[in-house]
Parts: sequence; structure tokens; C-alpha cells
Amino acid sequence: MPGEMKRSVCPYDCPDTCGLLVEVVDGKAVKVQGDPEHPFTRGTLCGKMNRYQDTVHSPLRLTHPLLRTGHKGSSEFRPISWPEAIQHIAERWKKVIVQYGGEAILPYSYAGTMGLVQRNSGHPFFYRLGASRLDRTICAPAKEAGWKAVMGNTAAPHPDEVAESDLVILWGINAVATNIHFLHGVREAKKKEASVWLIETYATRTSALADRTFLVRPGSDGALALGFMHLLARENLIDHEFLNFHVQGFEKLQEEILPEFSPDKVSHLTGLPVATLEYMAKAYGRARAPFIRLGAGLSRYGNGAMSTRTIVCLPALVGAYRKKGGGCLTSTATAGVFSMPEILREDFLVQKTRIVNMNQLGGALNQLAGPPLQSLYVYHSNPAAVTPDQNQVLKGLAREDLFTVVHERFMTDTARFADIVLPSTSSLEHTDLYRSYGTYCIQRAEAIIPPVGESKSNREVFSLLAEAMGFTEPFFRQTAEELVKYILSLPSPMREGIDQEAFAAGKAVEILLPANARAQYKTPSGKIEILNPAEPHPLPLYIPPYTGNFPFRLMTAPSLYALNSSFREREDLRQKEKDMFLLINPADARAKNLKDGEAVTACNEWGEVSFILQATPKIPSGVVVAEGVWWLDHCRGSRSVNALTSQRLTDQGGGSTFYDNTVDIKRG
Ligand SMILES: Nc1nc2c(c(=O)[nH]1)N[C@H]1C(S)=C(S)[C@@H](COP(=O)(O)OP(=O)(O)OC[C@H]3O[C@@H](n4cnc5c(=O)[nH]c(N)nc54)[C@H](O)[C@@H]3O)O[C@H]1N2
Ligand SMILES: Nc1nc2c(c(=O)[nH]1)N[C@H]1C(S)=C(S)[C@@H](COP(=O)(O)OP(=O)(O)OC[C@H]3O[C@@H](n4cnc5c(=O)[nH]c(N)nc54)[C@H](O)[C@@H]3O)O[C@H]1N2
Ligand code: SF4
Ligand SMILES: [Mo]
Repeated sequence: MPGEMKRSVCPYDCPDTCGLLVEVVDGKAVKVQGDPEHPFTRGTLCGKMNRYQDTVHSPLRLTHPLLRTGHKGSSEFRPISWPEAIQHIAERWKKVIVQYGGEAILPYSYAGTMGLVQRNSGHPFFYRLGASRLDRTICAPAKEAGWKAVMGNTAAPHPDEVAESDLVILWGINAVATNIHFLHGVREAKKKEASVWLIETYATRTSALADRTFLVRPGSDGALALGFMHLLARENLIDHEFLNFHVQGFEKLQEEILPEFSPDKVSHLTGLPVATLEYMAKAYGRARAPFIRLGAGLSRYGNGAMSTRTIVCLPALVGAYRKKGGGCLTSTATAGVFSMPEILREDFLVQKTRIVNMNQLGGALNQLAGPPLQSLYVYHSNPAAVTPDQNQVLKGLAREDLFTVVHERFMTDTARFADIVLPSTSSLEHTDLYRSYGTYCIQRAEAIIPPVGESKSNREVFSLLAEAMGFTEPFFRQTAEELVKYILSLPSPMREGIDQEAFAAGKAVEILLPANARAQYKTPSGKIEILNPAEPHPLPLYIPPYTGNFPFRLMTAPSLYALNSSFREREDLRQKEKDMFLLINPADARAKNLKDGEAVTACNEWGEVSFILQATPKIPSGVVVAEGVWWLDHCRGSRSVNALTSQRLTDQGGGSTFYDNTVDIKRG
């Protein structure tokens, strides 16, 4: 007998934020499929999520709180009850606070779940506790800074508009892995004869979908964009009328910066031949409505914000921002749709405590200025795997004096180092509200199955901890359902005109973009700001990436079969991925006297990681690629990819520089 079909939302950190239909039988999810009524999902899911029930009901799910019995990282634990666990944590924290102050405690979380209530439920608690604050900058703050420098708070185009474009540029985005539903619109555009380009550092799976793939030297996209602008001006392919009315500072850019970016120089910087640069600039300048879909990869460099900023200027030169189907989509702006202050409750912060950049957790655990960190509380994140400079992170986590609590669905690399592990619900077991950074959909999701084992949601755990710490604010006693209800009772102009009935019924609905959104540039000047006097560099320019000490640039790209370190519990997906490969150009492999399929070690100043070498012409010379963040359990050696990435930050936004690293390779 078929079970009940219930709606839910994919909770993972993915721009698509798909709608799910889940078949539930006897309190268990037995089948998961894409919601055909979701405007972006259109009934299909990615290969990771279409067996989500295998994650939710995985035999590896944590089902009881655990207390460490062996040494740090030994994975020796014994089950304890929830009251014991909560009491243990509260007692330890009270002691730490008396001895060292609240700042000796650090929360660490990122995006295991994107639901607004569960994701952010630690903020009010840790503000109230007076803990150190975490700057959550691991993903793409430099990309955001680059967009903002030019476009301010201007809304990005609707992703489906790409179907109206005649030239689609997938720029540093492996959309087949990371944004598959965007490809519905790309395919529609292709049917109408649009050209599709991919601008990348290696020929990813997405290249099969592109008419042309252009491989650039890692971190050189800023030079490429400036080179395009030089050529657009030289060929008089610029939209003077648009520039006059809507853009600030093009003349100054043309006078002071563009002359330096001759095709010869740009060819030298990017590795693209002059003829290719000319072809690209002319095709871009002549396109009716060129659409750039910009990924995050190229922003994860020391020059990431500037590279993004330079690319974001391009559509302004040809007036593409005002054309339907044209412009640039970095991410959709849905921040105001639900009241974040009521979720984050920064008003609970008694005094401003110190801020730790999450990319520098390794440094913070080992040599932070000020009161030493005595306790770390990790929830919906796996820093032992995902955070740069893994050796420093693991060294810090191994400190016997560091009291670490990890709230997780699985025994991750981080959970192994915990003093106390708390079992977490999955998204099907708790209530939440979702918005998206790749669409304009919003959706609410109720718990549709009971918690697996004794697991509890983030919100529930912080309620228990608040009670144990003696926090009396009624906010901490609200359930997720009550908080969602309250948030929805607060009006937001961004929710005006939506289909309230469908939303209340748990369906995805789209928020309405103002009809004249394209003509409104939400910048201080009201114009697109090629010249932005508030920036440290008022004009876009070229900042080279990190030079590095080793011969190969390392791309730490996403895997098709996982999402950061999520989904690693799934053997079916791991089998499809086969192994932890390091991809290299065959000529580079030969020059190193290394063979396809052999075991190699990549090394640099930060660490060493074992891989199986895969020689493929998809990788240009001088570049090596490691797709995916693996759990240490599944590695050949004792480290995974982030033992090769550094704690250096981006030029703006304090972002990670996952792609701005070099390595050497040796046999074995
Ligand atoms: N399957 C899958 N989906 C995911 C994720 C995943 O791990 N797996 N991660 C999720 C998350 S958290 C995020 S933030 C998004 C990220 O998704 P994307 O926006 O696609 O960003 P990245 O994954 O960082 O990198 C995209 C591409 O940038 C390329 N790149 C690197 N350096 C350069 C450069 O200098 N120039 C150019 N032109 N390209 C460059 C890389 O080779 C990579 O293929 O995806 C989300 N979706
Ligand atoms: N080398 C390299 N490193 C990277 C990247 C890369 O491209 N290359 N990408 C980076 C990027 S873009 C990002 S955004 C970060 C992401 O880093 P993280 O946010 O740490 O993401 P995940 O690895 O997916 O780990 C999330 C964990 O949350 C758990 N979880 C899921 N739902 C819940 C819940 O409701 N409650 C609790 N308590 N736990 C839950 C999951 O089981 C999972 O172990 O990784 C970064 N690291
Ligand atoms: S494409 Fe992204 S949002 Fe959709 S199901 Fe897969 S991971 Fe979730
Ligand atoms: Mo991310």
C-alpha cells in the first residue's frame, strides 16, 4: 500500500533549494522525489538527493548522546542520557566562564542545514552566553563583496531569464554538479540558438553542455574581464547611451586602467590566445542579451572580490543589465523576505565579544590572542574536513584541555574529537523556513517523520542548553513551530502578493520582483558604480593571485557525488565516485614520470595528502584538480584535501582561499 506523500525542502547548501515530495510509511521516509509543482525543481532531483531516505534512515545515524571514554579522536564513547549530556555541558561551561570568561567558548557552524530557524538557532544562545563570535565566511563573501562594490543592493535577475539570452556564460561554475536546475533555462536558451560558454580552469562535466570551453589560468579572470573591456572599447561595441545614463566612472576606467590591458598582456596573464580574446569580446559585444552565471570558485582567491567586481562591470559596458535575458547572476537576494533580526536576536549580545574568522579555526584553537579557547561547540558543520589548514584544525581538536561538543547526524571527522556528541535530527524530522540563494522561491517545511532515535533539532538543543544555563528569556522556550509562526506574522514587503494559500500548504512560492527591478540600481549614486569612491581601490584593477612555491595550482573543486563533506555516509555515492583522485594533464604526469592510476602524494607548506592520479586532457598543464571533500575514514592516507589549503583570506570579506594554493606531487 503506498504511503502518504508529504512536502519538504532540500536542506543542503545548494542554490537550487529544491522542493521534495516524500513518501512516508509508518513514520519512515521510503521514497523521495522532486516536487513537480516547484517552479525551479520541476520534478527532478540531483543524484545525491533522489535517495535521501538512505541518508535519513542510514544505519550510521547517531541515535544517542555520547560521552568520550578514550583519548581525543579515539572514537571511544559510551551512550549517556540527554539530561546527563546537557548537565555535563552546562557545568563545564559555567566553570569556563568563571575562570576565563564567556569568550573562551567558541561556536562553530555553517550550512549543514539551510533552514533559517534551525541554521541560526545558536546565534541567540551564544550572544546571550557572551561567547566569542564566529565570522561565517567560509563560502563566498568575496563574491558578495565584488557584486556589492558595483551593484550595491540591486536584485540579481531571475534565473529563468537565462532562457531569453542569446549568449550564456557559465563563468567559474560547475553547474552540472552545483546548480543543475539552472540548466533547464540554459537548455531552453540553447533550443533558441543561444551559444553557451564555459570559462573554467579545467574542463568540468559542465563543459559537455557548452558550445565553447575557455580555460584560463587560475585566478586570472579579473585580467580577462579587463581585457574584454579594453577590446569592447577598441571595437566600439559599448552602449554609450546606457553608460551615460546608468553607469558611473566608465571614462575614468577607460583612461586610467583599460590601456594597460592590451590583448597581448591579457593573453600572457590568462593563457588565452589573442585571437580567442578578440573572438570572445566581439561575440559578447554583439550579443543581444548576454547572461553571465557566475560561480563562487574564482572568488576563493586572494584577489577574489576584485575578480568578481571586474566581471560584474562587464554587462554595464554593453547595457546588458537592462535587457531581459541579460546581465549577471551571482546569487539571488532574498535576505529581507523573513525577519532575520528576530531569528538571530543580536540584541541578546550584552557586550561586543571578539570575532574569530571561521577559516582561521586552526590558528584560533592553537594560538589565539586573548583568553585561550577552552570550549568549542560545533553544529551542522564538519570543520575537521571542510576548514582550510586541516593539520592545524586537527591539532587544535586533539587538545585534551579543549572541551568540544559536536551536534551531528553522523560520526564525522569532527565528531570523533568531541567530548560529547549530540545526535541531530535530519530535515524531515524538524520544522523550518527556507529561502534560496539561487532562486526567488520560499517554502516552509513541517516535520514529516518522528526523530530518528533520540535525535533532537538544533533549536531543541539550544532550548535545553538555555534552560540549563539559567537563561529566562521566553524566546529560548519557543519551539521551532512557534518561532516560524511568529516570523510569518511579521510583514515583509518582499512577501507581498505571494500565493499565501499555497505557501501555507507547504508549497514553494516565488516572491515577486518589482516590475521595474532592472531599472533600479540600488547603489549610493543610483548608478552602476564602475567607479566606487567608497572602495579601497575606487576603480577595478587587476590583482594577481598568490604566486605559490610549488609547480601546480590546486583546484579543490566540488564533487558531483557529495556536497562538501555531506553525503559521505552514502556508500552508493562513494562507489560511483570510486576513489579520491588527483586529476592531472597527461604531459605533466609524464614530465613527473608518473602514471595514470598510481598512488601519489600531493604536498605543500601545509601538509600532504594521498590520491590516485588520473591523467586526463581535461586538465590544462600546470593545474591539478581534487574534486570533493572526503571523510578521513575513506582516505588512503591520514589527511583529506584541506590539509593542502591555507588560512589566508580573500582581499575583501574575510573569505576562504580554497583555490589559491600550489602543490608538488610525488609517487607513493
Ligand atoms: N554536487 C555538489 N554541489 C554543491 C556543492 C558540492 O560540494 N557538490 N557545494 C555547494 C556549495 S556550499 C557551494 S558554495 C556551491 C559552489 O558552487 P560553484 O559556484 O560552482 O563554486 P565552486 O564549487 O567553488 O567552483 C566552481 C568552479 O570554479 C572553478 N574555478 C576555480 N578557480 C577558477 C578561476 O580562477 N577561474 C575560473 N573561471 N574558474 C575557476 C572550479 O574549477 C570549479 O569547477 O555549490 C553547492 N553545490
Ligand atoms: N577543499 C574544499 N573545502 C571546502 C569547499 C571546497 O569547495 N573545497 N567548500 C567550502 C564551502 S563553499 C562550504 S559552504 C563549506 C561547508 O562546510 P559545512 O557547512 O561544514 O558543510 P558539510 O560538510 O556539508 O557539513 C555539514 C554537517 O552538518 C550536519 N547536519 C546536517 N543537518 C544538520 C542539522 O540539522 N543539525 C546539525 N546539528 N547537524 C546537521 C551534516 O551531517 C554534516 O556533517 O565547506 C567548504 N570547504
Ligand atoms: S540540486 Fe541541490 S537543492 Fe536540489 S536536491 Fe540536489 S542538493 Fe538539493
Ligand atoms: Mo558554500
